[in-house]
Formats: sequence, C-alpha cells, structure tokens
Amino acid sequence: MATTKTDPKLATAANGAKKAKFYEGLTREQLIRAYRLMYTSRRIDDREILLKRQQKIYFQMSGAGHEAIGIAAGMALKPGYDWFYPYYRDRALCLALGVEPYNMFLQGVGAADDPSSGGRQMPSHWSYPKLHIVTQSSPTGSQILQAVGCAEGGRYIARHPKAVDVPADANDYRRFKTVSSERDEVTYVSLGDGTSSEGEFWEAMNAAALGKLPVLFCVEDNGYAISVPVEVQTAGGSISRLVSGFPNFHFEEVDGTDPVASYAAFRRAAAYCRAGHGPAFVHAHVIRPYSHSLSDDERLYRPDVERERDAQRDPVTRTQMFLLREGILDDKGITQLEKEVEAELQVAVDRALEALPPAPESVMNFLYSPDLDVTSSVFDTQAAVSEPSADGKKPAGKTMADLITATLRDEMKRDERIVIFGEDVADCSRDEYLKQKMVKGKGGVFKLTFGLQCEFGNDRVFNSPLAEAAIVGRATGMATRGLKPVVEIQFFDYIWPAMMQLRDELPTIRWRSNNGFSAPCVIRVAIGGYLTGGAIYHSQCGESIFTHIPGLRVVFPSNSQDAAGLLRTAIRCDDPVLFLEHKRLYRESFGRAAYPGPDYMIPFGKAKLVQPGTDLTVITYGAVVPRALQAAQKLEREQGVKVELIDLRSLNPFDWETIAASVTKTNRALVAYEDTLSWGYGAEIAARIADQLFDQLDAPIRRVAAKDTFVAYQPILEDAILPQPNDLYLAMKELAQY
Ligand SMILES: Cc1ncc(C[n+]2csc(CCOP(=O)(O)OP(=O)(O)O)c2C)c(N)n1
Ligand SMILES: [Mg+2]
Repeated sequence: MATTKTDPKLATAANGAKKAKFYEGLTREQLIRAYRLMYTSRRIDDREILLKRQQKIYFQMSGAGHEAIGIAAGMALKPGYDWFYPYYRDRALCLALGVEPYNMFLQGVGAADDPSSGGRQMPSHWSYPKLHIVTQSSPTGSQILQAVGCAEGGRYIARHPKAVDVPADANDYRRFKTVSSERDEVTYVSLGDGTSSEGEFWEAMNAAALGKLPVLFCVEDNGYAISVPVEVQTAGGSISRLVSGFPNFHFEEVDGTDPVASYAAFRRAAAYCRAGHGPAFVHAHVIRPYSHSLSDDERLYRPDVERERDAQRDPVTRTQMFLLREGILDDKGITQLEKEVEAELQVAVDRALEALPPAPESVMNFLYSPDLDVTSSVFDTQAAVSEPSADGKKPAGKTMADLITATLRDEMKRDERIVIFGEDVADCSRDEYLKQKMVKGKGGVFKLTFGLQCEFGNDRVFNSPLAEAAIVGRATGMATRGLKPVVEIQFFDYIWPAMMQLRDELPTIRWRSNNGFSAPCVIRVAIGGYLTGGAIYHSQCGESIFTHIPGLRVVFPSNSQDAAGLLRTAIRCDDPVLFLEHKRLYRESFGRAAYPGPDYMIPFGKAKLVQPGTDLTVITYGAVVPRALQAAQKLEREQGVKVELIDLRSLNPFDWETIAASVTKTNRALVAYEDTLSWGYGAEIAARIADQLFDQLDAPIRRVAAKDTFVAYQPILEDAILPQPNDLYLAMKELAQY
C-alpha cells in the first residue's frame, strides 16, 4: 500500500525552479491545453445556465470547481483504451477525453442527434461508446459496482482470448457484441464525497481490493452533498481516513484544484493499476463555486464568508495565474485563448439550438435488442429425441435441477464468454481441498452449479462476497464489455439489495444510451414457496415487481424441459433476463423430462398449452401449474368440465395471442398465481382480458392467488396462505357453472 499526500500549493511551485520546466511531466503546450479545456468547461456551464434561464434547455448541472481534477484524469488516462464511469461533475474530464462542446449542448436541448442519449437523459449524463465513456444514470453511486465489473471483464478477456471469437455458426448475442481489452487498461470511476456514504461504494471497494482490480476510484470532495456538509456525511470528515485500511490499494490525497498536482496523483495511481498491483484511490479536494444545481440556492445554507474562501481556490483562476506566473502565457495569450473558446462555443450553441428533437414515435426504441428478437424463430428449435437405453426402456426423466445444470454446462462449453458467480455457487473457493480430493464441493445451496468450477476453472465459476447489489452491478459491468455473466441470487427474498441495479441500471442501459451500450446478462433466482417451513424469508414470489420494469425479460418455467429451453434462450439472447426458478419444482416428480439436447431453445413470449379444453381457460405459471392441472383433472372426472390450461412460462414478454384465442373459444377465464392477490401479475392479465375480450366473456374474470399477507412457517398457516389445488378446483367449478 502506498500513500502520497501532495502539498496543496501548486505542485510545480513546491518542486522548485529546476524541475518547474517539466511540471510533473506536462509540457508548456499541455498546460495551455489544460487551461483551454478548463476554461471551456466553465464557460459551457455558464452558457448552459443562460440557456436554462432562457428556457432553451430544461436542466443544468455544473462541473464548476471540478475542472482541474477532471482534465488531470483525462490527460493521465487514455480514451478508447481505458474505460470511464464518470459522474455528472466530470464535464472537464469528458472534454479532455475528446467530447465536443457541441455534443454537450445537443444533450442540453434534448436533440435527436445527442450522441449520449438522443434526448432521453438530462445533460451531464455522459455516454460516448467510442471513447469508452459508459452511459451513466442519476442515482448517486450506482455506477461504481459496474466499473468493478468492467475491470473484471477486461482482465477476463485478456486471459481468455477465445472469448473474443464469434464462431461463424453462432446465431446469438455474440454477433452484436465486440469484445476487446488492453493488457494494462484502467477503469476510472468517480463520485462525490456524499456518494461515498452509499453501501454500493463500500461493496465496490471491497470487491476491487479482493480482486486486485485495476479500478481507479476518484472521490471529488467538494465538501457538500447538496446542503449536507462532509462532517455530517462521513464519520471523522475524511473519506481517505476511512478507506485507508483496504488492502491492495494505492492511495492519493490531493488538492484537486491544482491541475499539476492532480495530474501527478493520477499518473502515479494509473501506473499502479497498469502494473497490475491493484486498485487506486484518489481523494481530490475541490470546490463547488455554483450551487448544487440550478434548482438549488446554496446561499440558504452557506454564508458568504465560506463561499468567498472557496473562491480563493477556484481552479480556473488559479491555473490562469499559474500560467502567467510561470511565463507560459502572457495577458495577451490568455485573452486570445479565451476569445477563441468563446467563439467556438457560440458556434456550438447556435448549431445545437437548430438541432431537431427526437420523434415521439421513437420512445419504445431500444428497450430491447433491435438485432436479436427473443420471440423469433431463431430461438425455436426442436428437442433432441433421446435414444432409448440399452434395455429398451425410455430414458429416465430428469429433474428441473438436473436440466438447469446440464444446460449451464453445455452453454459454458460452447461459449467462453460465460462466467458464473454468486453466493456459494463455486464447488470450493479453497480449491486445494478439491485438488487433493479432501472435499467433494458444494456448487450452490441448491447444488445447481455443482461441478462447474471443477470443470471450467476458478475464473469462470466463483463465489462472490455476500452482496447482492455487487452481484448484479458487477454482472452489468461485465456484460457491458461483452461477456455473458450468468449470476445467481440465492433466494428471491434477498434480491432487494440489488433493486437499485435491477430497476435503475441494468434494464435502462440500452434505452438511456439510445442503443450506445447494452448489458445482456442472466440473473438466476430461486423463488417461491410450498416448502413446508420456508416461512416469510424463504418463500417469497413477487415477479410482478420485475415485469413492471421495461427492458427486463422475465421467465418462470414450470417443468424441466421448459427450464432447459428457456435458460438457453436467456443465455444466447441479447437482452437482460431475470430467470426465476421455483425451488419447489427443482426436484418435483411433476414435469421431469429427458435432456432435450445442447441446442434446444424456446422463444420467449410463447405459452405452453398444458391441456386443451373447451369450457374454461386457466392462465397460470410456475408452481401453480401442477396444482391447477390436478384441480382441472378432478373437475373433469367429477363434472366433465374441460379446462384449457395455459402455462405462460414467459412473463415478459407474455403470449397474449394464446390467451386471446383460448378465451375467445371458452368464454371464461381464471388467472392463477402464487404471489399475493392484489396488484399481482394476474391483475394485468385480467385487465387485458376485460379490456380486449369483454364481448367474448360469459362470466366474470376470476383470480386465485395467495392471501395478501406473508408466508408463515407453520405448515397449516402456509397452506392457508398459498393457493391450493382445492382453491383452484372451487374457483374453476364456480366459474364453469356461472
Ligand atoms: C441514490 C440517490 N439518492 C439521492 C439522489 C439526489 N442527489 C443528487 S446529487 C446528490 C448529492 C451528491 O453529493 P456528492 O456525492 O457529494 O456529489 P456532488 O454533487 O457534491 O459533486 C443527491 C442527494 C440521487 N441522485 N441518488
Ligand atoms: Mg460533494
């Protein structure tokens, strides 16, 4: 661990006359360029503030006070080579990496041609694929775990050159995802001082330290998070002190209003990362001369005396004084440079104000891959017919657990971009125990990943820290680099720490970057109840919370063969997928099947007709399928009622055509699901039927679901809470007689 503290005075002055000519390796021309970029950055803010007041743009977020640290990072790192997860104050960084001012103004006006988002995101939400500036969102800190995943992705690609290949017959996401890495690349990620209070920041620090990853963290500490000062935010008032115990890190604490000292700090930090020693942490003290945003008035909580003290450290004026003092530019030179910048910005503003807005019809574009449609025939393949065994008997039916494992194994063989991680998914992290045959290995709490670490190696199948946000955030970063993480959330009940990533990040990446970036990965989640003792925290459903999120595919198989076919589609497709695996169905005798072969796929959005019927349509999925089948068979035996049973198996997209055709035939519909009744997934199906098939109905649409409470431990209570075959039977009977 190395720690460098830089004198808060301009570094060159402290270094004395002899060294001054080199300015920590920066030439005079580079220093002039640095000033030009800093001045440009400040003047873009000023122009935007004016445009906002004239109501020509709709939001403004300034990078003022952060210019020196920004250009220092931009000059020490390499665009299109290193990777960047900046935050909204990084205007100067983006300029230094090559973003044109015109493009910044395009974002302000929300133009169709705005390369960051095509008018979808606020200004200062940078996204420039060619420069490797990855699309950012507005939640503070949710980019940090993705930066860790990005760095992991780069290292993985370097170690697995075969991951780059796209075989000629690979009709899958790989055709649309170029994968590359640089041996000594660095991933930069920045955040404010307030954001360092977010849990995801600490998860990311831990993961970066554990993996010795080349992530360069930069905390731009302006002393405030909107109105909350640092001493109320950070215990002890210094983030440097708090993080100093993390191993494998290089630490820098620097005056971030001094471009030369900041550049030196970044050079050292980047060199440490490039050499493969581990992550680096730059804590930069900066100022915030303008209010938090145009919606904030800092005079309400900062007295003049404090603001004036900050103004003494303004990086733009300091750098100007420095250039004059060092004789690098004279008054005339400064005036000339500033005039040139003003003229350039005037042209850029005028052009941007002429730019066309996006077409309203485009709003649904790029929620999902425009290249590979998960509902298409690409994913519609036949199951392999299995050979009968030697004794002439049919091959034994395999459980859903067996076939999920077999599918993962075959896909990992086929595609070197697949990595599996999560809690307990490895066989044994201390792999010397495996090598010495001292232990057999675990492979997941449900054993679905058993044997995969042994077969594919420690860097393709590994345990993560117990941190769900980190699992999804890191997977998102890796998928952005073109890998295919297939990660596991151990229990649906514990998916909630990852909710920020699952709601505001993963599904939004393609849409918010206007197809500039995408992150197709698979999140396998063990879900559901009927466990006899599972109780409130091992029985939850809640799929409707995720089907409510545009951009995320959600599937929920009820039997072995569907699980294999849908999982393969999930892995090969070009969208992020939440793959829900019902724990009760993992080893159920219902729905066992022979392995349908290494190419079997089921397109999403195609329901399965479990049994045809004429009197009543039952629409369901997951563990309710076998229960509904049992009820339907009883009703037919007892009353001759023929129920048409539909297993949706894919919840987003879902198969409206099959539902509509069936209800049009039977004129009666029952929607059944395991989750709590109110505002559940079935409510949407019922509403659609009421809306679009009202004229076809001979009876009200009924729902059978769990009671609106939590699942209890005592089996008598569990039975009373979750929908049982008899509840389904009674509802079907009543509806048929209506
Ligand atoms: C998760 C989340 N919570 C709250 C907000 C609202 N918000 C936006 S910026 C901000 C303060 C951030 O302060 P800091 O990290 O110090 O960065 P600075 O703006 O000072 O550069 C807050 C609370 C948000 N965007 N995201
Ligand atoms: Mg701050």
